Amino acid sequence: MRGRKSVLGLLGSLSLLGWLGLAGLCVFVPQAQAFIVINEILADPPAGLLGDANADGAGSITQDEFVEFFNPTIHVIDISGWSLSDAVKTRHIFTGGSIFLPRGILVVFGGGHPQSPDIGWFTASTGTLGLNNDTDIITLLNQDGETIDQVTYGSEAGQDQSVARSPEGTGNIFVQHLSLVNANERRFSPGYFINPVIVTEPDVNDPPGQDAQDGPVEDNNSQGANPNVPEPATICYLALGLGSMLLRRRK
Ligand SMILES: [Ca+2]
Ligand SMILES: [Ca+2]
Ligand SMILES: [Ca+2]
Repeated sequence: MRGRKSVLGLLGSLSLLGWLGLAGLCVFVPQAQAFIVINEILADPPAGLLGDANADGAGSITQDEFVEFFNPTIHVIDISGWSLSDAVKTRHIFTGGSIFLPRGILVVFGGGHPQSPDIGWFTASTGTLGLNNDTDIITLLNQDGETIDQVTYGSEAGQDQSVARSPEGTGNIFVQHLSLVNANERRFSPGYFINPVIVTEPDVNDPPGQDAQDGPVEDNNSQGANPNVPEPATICYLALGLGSMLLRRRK
């Protein structure tokens, strides 16, 4: 299942991944060429409504699990046939026509009935994400089964909050969500960034994954910024006639 606005994103290129396992606060990510990145993982939703990440009015330790992805590029990326897996098996396959907008954010929830009209979301096509709370390996694969991004986490993810890339969208380490600057006690943020994201503006003529680094630009797909402010990514949406999408959920 996917949300009406969930199907799209664009552009792509570049990315990160590092690794680390610092004092139980970091997850390591060994992928240097990813152009779609795993940005946030909620493996252990807090009990009750506090953990209602998909905003469907019910707290669920399985349905409210989620994995958030970010497209840091200025390319529209067709992710049809791509898949999300944990250490055990494939948990979600993106359906045909799934397009990732530039600088867009997509979320795959474990299940339920997400009520998040302003974000792009899917529910796991297999019915669950099955994310272990103590340790797991989350992998995004393309249609050819090639790894686009992979994140390994440990017990730091089992603390009633998500783990997120730091800095959001571009960092090489993952930290507990409450430790993000400006988290203000928010334990997760599916579909949006808490802080403005600085990404490198790729050369529009470069293919995904081979973008030139022309200097940082502030991404407007972050909470507090107007997602409708035109930037290369937005212009691209219009050009393609793809319409709205991926606005971040505001809280
Ligand atoms: Ca779990
Ligand atoms: Ca829920
Ligand atoms: Ca987030």
